[in-house]
Amino acid sequence: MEAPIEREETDVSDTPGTIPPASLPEWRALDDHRVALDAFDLRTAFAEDPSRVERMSLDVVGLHADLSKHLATPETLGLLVELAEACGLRERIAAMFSGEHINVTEDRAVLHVALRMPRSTSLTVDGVDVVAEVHRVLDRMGAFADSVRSASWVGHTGRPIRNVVNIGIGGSDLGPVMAYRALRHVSDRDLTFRFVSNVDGTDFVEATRDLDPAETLFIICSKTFTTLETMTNARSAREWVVSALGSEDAVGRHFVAVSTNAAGVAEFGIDTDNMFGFWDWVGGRYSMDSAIGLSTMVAIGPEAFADLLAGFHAVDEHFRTAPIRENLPALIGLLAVWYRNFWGCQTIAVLPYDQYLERFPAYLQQLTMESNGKHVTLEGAHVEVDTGAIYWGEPGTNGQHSFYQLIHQGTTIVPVDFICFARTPNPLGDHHDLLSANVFAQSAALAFGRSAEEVAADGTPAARVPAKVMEGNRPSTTILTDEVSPFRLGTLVALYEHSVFTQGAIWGIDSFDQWGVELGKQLAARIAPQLLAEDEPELDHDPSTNDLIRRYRSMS
Ligand code: G6Q
Repeated sequence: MEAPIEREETDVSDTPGTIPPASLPEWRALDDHRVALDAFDLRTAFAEDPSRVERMSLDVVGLHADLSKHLATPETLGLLVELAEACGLRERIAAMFSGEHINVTEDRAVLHVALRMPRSTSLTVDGVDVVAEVHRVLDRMGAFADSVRSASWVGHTGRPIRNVVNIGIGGSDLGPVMAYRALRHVSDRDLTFRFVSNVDGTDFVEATRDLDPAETLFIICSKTFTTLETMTNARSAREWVVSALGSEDAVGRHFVAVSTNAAGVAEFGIDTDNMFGFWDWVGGRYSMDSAIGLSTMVAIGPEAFADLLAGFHAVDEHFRTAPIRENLPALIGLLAVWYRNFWGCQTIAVLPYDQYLERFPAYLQQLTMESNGKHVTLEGAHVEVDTGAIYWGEPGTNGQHSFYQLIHQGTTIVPVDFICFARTPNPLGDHHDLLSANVFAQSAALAFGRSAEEVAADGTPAARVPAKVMEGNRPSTTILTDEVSPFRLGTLVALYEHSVFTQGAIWGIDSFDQWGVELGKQLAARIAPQLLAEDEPELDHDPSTNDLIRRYRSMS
């Protein structure tokens, strides 16, 4: 049994994290160090330090991380750790885990880590044991998931549920769809899962065209239960069910909700007994392990969902307790800062070598870019340094035959995270070894390249040599681990969550708000009635927007 975690009160306003990072001596030391690495060469670095791999690798809860192919030395990591200490990373971690309102612009705690704390632990925030609340919801989700999986939950006409459609968007979609795709090998294959997010009617129509409404259950996922896309899709789903089954009563057997807004759920017509709640301290993009993961739990079952949570928790505990120099999420986050701020890199590619992780890069895009795409500090001042990089990627080996060219020979450095697995759930001839050979080959080719002499030695005519030279010194992390499983997926997501946290702590920004998405929503709410109006509406937007609206109306 794990003991309750001792949580110290930390006054965030007093932490060193509020000092602009570029004014810290530790930042300037990194500036100087970066200049000293101008002529850094990975071939030379490996030749000069036979222990480089050992000194720059970590093993954390089954994740082996090889950081040796970075444009960095053990000294770099030491300087980055000093920066993290100076920016108050340790204090920020303690503040998050103790439930302080570190999401300052929304005045909220940030406690997704509580979603995966074991039942035997407790965490009291504002007088409430949030771990007990989390497990109450998990138990209800488990009973519901079992009832669908065992066909004891039946539809309005008495037929068992065979199709589950998750309706949600952003954080209420990307986690569920990514997790379902990642874990479908351990899912109940008798059930069909679909995910509808876009307000484009095509998404709903294509997702449901071959489904029988009598056998279809909708999970409406929306923290606020007001999101335009989700509510529009939910209303269409309701019409689809009611018109096919001929009764409003069908809603009760074909709709459940995941939300923090009980009143909104009731108003929509879903019995709040069929609602699974969560809390304002769970951000949308940090919610796949809350009730937002209900579709995941129905797919893989409550026990496997508990394994997923255990994977998250194992990395949470590592992040919370390990010294920064041995702290994998912290080091990955610090390397992201290293490239963003000291090498001017604008993007990071995440390239998983496992087809099950096909949506993992898309999931990470939201996690990283919505969290750290910020231009003001916690105090509201304009940041003095660049913040969040653009994250992108595709599963290997597909990308090798398209965009890898730019990573190898383009004029910009793209740090890469390779994620690869020793085993596959689908052994098929020599497929897996060929897949793995490719990932190892890519990281080596990026790091060490191919010199003009090596190219010429192949007999390449002198005029053709430059085009074939690979400069090398293209940095990458390689994460090698066992196999895609619920536990492993939890560790990987938590790894990136805490890397994001680390970056935000260095930059002194709020990684947990998302005001940037609000303005577009407000404008769309103004424009929608103008597109729907019978009579020509008065338009008071900018000339370009007015013109587009008029043209659209005349064309549609
Ligand atoms: C995530 C964002 C955003 C949110 C969606 C859906 O961190 O806040 O992606 O998840 O806008 O919001 P609802 O769950 O409230 O519908």
